[in-house]
Amino acid sequence: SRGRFAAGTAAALASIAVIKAPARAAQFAYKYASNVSIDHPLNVRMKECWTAVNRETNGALEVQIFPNNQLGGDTQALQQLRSGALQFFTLDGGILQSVVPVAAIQAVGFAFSDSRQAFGAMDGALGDYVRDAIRAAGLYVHPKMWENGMRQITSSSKPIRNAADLEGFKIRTPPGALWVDLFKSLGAAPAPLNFSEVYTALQTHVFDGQENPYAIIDVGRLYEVQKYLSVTNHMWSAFHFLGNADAWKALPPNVQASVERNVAKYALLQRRDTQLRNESLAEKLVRRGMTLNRADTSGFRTKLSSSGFYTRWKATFGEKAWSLLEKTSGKLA
Ligand code: X2X
Repeated sequence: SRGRFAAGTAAALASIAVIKAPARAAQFAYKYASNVSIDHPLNVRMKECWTAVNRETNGALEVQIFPNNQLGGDTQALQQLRSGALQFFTLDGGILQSVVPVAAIQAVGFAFSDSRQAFGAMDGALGDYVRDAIRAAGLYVHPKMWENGMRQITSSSKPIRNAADLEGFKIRTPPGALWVDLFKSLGAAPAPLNFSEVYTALQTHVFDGQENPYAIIDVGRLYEVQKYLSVTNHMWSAFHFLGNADAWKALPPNVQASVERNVAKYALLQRRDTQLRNESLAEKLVRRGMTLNRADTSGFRTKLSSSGFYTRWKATFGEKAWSLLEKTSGKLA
């Protein structure tokens, strides 16, 4: 099956991605995991980042990259990060929600109209608030998030032109309560699933559709199993750079400083790479056979309001976090 092929390819690519051991044995041999394939800008830049850290620290820290959910789906990898079996991990705030509830605030529907606006909030006071909660939950978090992008809906059965087309639509969401609630509020039939299982689930028609930024539709080859690409920009998505707190504390100050400096540097490069891809990929996906339409999302917003989506999540996240969000988004609830 294709799933098996993908896993084999990922394993082969990952062994190429292993950073060459320096002459001196590394003092710290850590693992970094992500849910995207090695050719996504997240891993391309992460590889450069760890190479730079290794060089700067004279080989003291060597980080092996595990792309494509090689160590398990996001839910499992988060478990491994918390237990210390995994040292570094990038994870969407909407999935981190199971451990840090307020982390899903980045994913509120139609709060951000583009990535620039979203990063303005998450590099600033809203992000600081979320990162305090992540630290309080016992994890290391870097101040700079890594880009995923504005999310669009794909489907094998029909284009999504407006809110009515979502009625009863079987859609996969990432494993996060806000995601599921958002699509329930829109009248769809959502179910959560780790990204590692999405291709096969779409291929076997367990779901009619899913939603992701262009770059993920591309590197995940979702165009092979999805016909329609409906531009909705319904939500923004980005990854926190997380670490196991004990593994982080074990690193000497000069190594920590090198990680912090390089993660900041390469996160900014990765944002630019990913944004360029997201801006230019629509045409390529159409050439690959997808049919593109721009959805009328005015009805989406009306439904989210009338179903109580915004008031529910305001109550969950709290007044303080919500007011920080609304400073950027304008009044939502
Ligand atoms: O699981 C997804 O759809 C992905 C890759 O976009 C996230 O990490 C949220």
